[in-house]
Amino acid sequence: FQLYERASTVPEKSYTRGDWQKGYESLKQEYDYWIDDIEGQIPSELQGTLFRNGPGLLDINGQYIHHPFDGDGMISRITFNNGRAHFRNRFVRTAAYLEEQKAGKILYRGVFGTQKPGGWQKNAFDFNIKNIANTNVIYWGGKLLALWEAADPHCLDPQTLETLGKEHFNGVLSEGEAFAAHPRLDPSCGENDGEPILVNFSIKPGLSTTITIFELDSTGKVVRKHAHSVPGFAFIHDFAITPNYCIFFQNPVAFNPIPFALGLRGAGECVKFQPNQPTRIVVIPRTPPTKGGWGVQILETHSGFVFHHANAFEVEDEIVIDSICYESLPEVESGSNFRQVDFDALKPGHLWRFNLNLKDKTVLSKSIVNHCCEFPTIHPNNVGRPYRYLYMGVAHTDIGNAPLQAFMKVDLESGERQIWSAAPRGFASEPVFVPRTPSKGGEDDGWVLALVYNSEHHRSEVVILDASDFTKEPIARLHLKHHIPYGLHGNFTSQ
Ligand code: 3ON
Ligand code: FE
Repeated sequence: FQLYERASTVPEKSYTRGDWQKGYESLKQEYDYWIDDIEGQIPSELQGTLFRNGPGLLDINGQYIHHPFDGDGMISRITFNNGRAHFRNRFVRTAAYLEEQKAGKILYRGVFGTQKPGGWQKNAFDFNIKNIANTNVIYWGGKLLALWEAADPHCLDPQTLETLGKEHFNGVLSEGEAFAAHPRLDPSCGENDGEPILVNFSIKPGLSTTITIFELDSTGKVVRKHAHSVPGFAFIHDFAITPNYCIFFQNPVAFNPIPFALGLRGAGECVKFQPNQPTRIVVIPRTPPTKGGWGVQILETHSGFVFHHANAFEVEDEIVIDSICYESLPEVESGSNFRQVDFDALKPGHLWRFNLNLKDKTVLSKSIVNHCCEFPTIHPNNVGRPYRYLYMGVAHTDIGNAPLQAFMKVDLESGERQIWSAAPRGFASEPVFVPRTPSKGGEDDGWVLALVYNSEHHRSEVVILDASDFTKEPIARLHLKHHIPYGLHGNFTSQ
């Protein structure tokens, strides 16, 4: 059982690896309290609930998991009510979570390299991967859904966060069938009288890959579902939508299942980046065409790896899409410990804009933000539409790769950037934009909410930034009684 490193003092760095590492300690306790340690003031117009998901356990009873993406999903719920805020967290009671907690040891392999103890002999030919429900959480159609892209969603009670069971949308999904962790909310769907629609997908990889698209109306009913096959293996984590299209980046990767089958590596560690092959961009119409085939288009651009897209929109014959691109998919060494990661040895993600010309099938790409970044987010009304402002987690400085410690607001029209940083002891996460209601009009009229891990006190805080001005100090900082391990995604609901 390894101890955390002492914080080393490298003067030119905005963080120490020792501080960063502590944010990956498990949070075992489940809390339920009104937040009373507050700097500043919670705006009284901020009403609703922020749900967050992410790995809550980085060990099972002292046995380390191999990678944070293998950690059991834990939901945090911060409810804002008349200037006060309430916190609650609960683990998703997946079948595997309950079994492992009861047994007090790792019983399942994880996609990112967690193995059952006992070496490869104990793991070989075990294809039974646990559904850890750890990637996203969204309230839609009266249901709170915890999502993990390789299997079915879990449905939770939005008040108590109690796990109610797996969600199959009235039989639309079958047991174990995937439903991705990156739904997009179309604020106004033409096919459904301008009503909001949730669009999501699933990936079934193989020698060719099946991409299935789901559209759910605001009652949670699946109103459209269609599947398409594209050539080659694909690892697709996120997508983007416009009023007429779904856009997927099929980054150049190959899958060699043998080390996984032999119990040597997790399935996700068998995905190998192919630097000399292009990225394929798959454009699928959202509604069936009146005649002929579906008209799925595949365009090509340079090699790279994209986890997350910021947004996409249509302009005449073009689709514009903004995405966070890496030069390659970092490979997790099977013997390595993610806590010892050398940030400087990895390439940062940068924000790029791609112009897809659907007429002549060409792609133009240009770099927009050359600053290590992740987790882009925008005003919900602009999803799929032209937009001006983007918010994301960034490193403290614009040089090289480093943990996220700050938040950036980008004005895509003027090119202006504003940063609020929690460095040197604070570490950032995915920001969420919450519009002010009623709105005074501007696209940036609202707040950006995010969890920040404060390594000085080993506690996390909810930071409320004024979205119209990141150069100001936060409007409020809500200090929690404990830390929350670095998470993945979440959503705000005003309901
Ligand atoms: O592609 C195949 C199909 C598939 C669905 C093979 C496969 C085994 C790789 C697979 C499974 C994929 C899974 C389970 C992916 C899960 C991803 C996950 C839990 C998180 C991804 C997070 C991405 C990013 C960019 C996180 C960044 C985090 C930070 C900057 C640090 O806070
Ligand atoms: Fe994601």
